[in-house]
Amino acid sequence: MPITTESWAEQVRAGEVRAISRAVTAIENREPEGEKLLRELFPHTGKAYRVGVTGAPGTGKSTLVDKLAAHYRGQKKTVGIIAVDPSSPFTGGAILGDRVRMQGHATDAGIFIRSMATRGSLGGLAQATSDTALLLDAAGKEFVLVETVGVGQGEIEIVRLADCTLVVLVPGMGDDVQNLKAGLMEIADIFVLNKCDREGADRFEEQLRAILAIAPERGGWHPPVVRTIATENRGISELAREIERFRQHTSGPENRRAREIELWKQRLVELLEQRLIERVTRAGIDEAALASLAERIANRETDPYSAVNEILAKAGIGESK
Ligand SMILES: Nc1nc2c(ncn2[C@@H]2O[C@H](COP(=O)(O)OP(=O)(O)O)[C@@H](O)[C@H]2O)c(=O)[nH]1
Ligand SMILES: [Mg+2]
Repeated sequence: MPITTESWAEQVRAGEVRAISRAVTAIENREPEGEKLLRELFPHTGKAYRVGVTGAPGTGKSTLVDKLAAHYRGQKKTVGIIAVDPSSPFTGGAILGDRVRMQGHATDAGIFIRSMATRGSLGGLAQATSDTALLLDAAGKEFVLVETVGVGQGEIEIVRLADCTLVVLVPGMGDDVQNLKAGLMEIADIFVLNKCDREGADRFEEQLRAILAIAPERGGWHPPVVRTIATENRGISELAREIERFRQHTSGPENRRAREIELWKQRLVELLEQRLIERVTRAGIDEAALASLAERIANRETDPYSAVNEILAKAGIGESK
């Protein structure tokens, strides 16, 4: 028997794992029920602290997230984990590895873990991640940890939803600090120097600190560098302490509100784009129709501006000229 949105929302808020799992699936598949549920839940969100964890593949993000989650569970805090890996499908090796590693928590009801994979565009993934974070927030998770591979713009978008962003780096691998992606440097609230059991950690940290010393501070915050050995659970409480320090630093109502407004401004534009595309698609403008329009443009039979107006008019949106 299908349940009502209200009772589903109730179950999610009570933290019922199966209700939450079903909701994540609905969100991922963009089922209308998923959106209805989110509308019902939205008033109960805004309480979770979202920590984004990004960095190159293999830097130890999953291991760190695992240990950080265990640390929070040790303090009786509830935790939600979203592992985003655009490159791996659900059955991919990395995610499977994550699952196996995280099985230590499998019987703990205070933690909810979900891997997400792309079903289409990265933009869609960013949205599904953001919605899942909201869901876990409504489900009462005090911390929501979002792991993502920090390589492209899309992933950085995913991290932007976080209240605090950790950028994970490792010494060695020939990656000089100079070569770090500028984007990664800018989004870091905290740098995690993981695999400090490796050679070259001191030199790498020195270089990093030298660069950070001349980097402009943001809102009175200098991103600290925390050394960890995730596999040995070392540096994790220091990391949690720095996250808490950042949280205190940014907890002023004005600061938090400004971040929220900025986030929703972006999300609104994304939603708008998505809705527009949906309406256009529903009006029968599919891949083939677009292709034939593109061909006409390329042939100079029409121009792109008229073509767009034509599309909008067909979808009943634009003023038809
Ligand atoms: N030596 C060492 N290995 C680590 C450390 N942290 C993680 N690893 C290993 O690095 C590999 C990749 O870790 P994983 O957490 O999957 O990285 P991710 O791809 O960033 O999520 C695994 O084999 C981990 O056991 C560390 O601090 N030191
Ligand atoms: Mg991982």
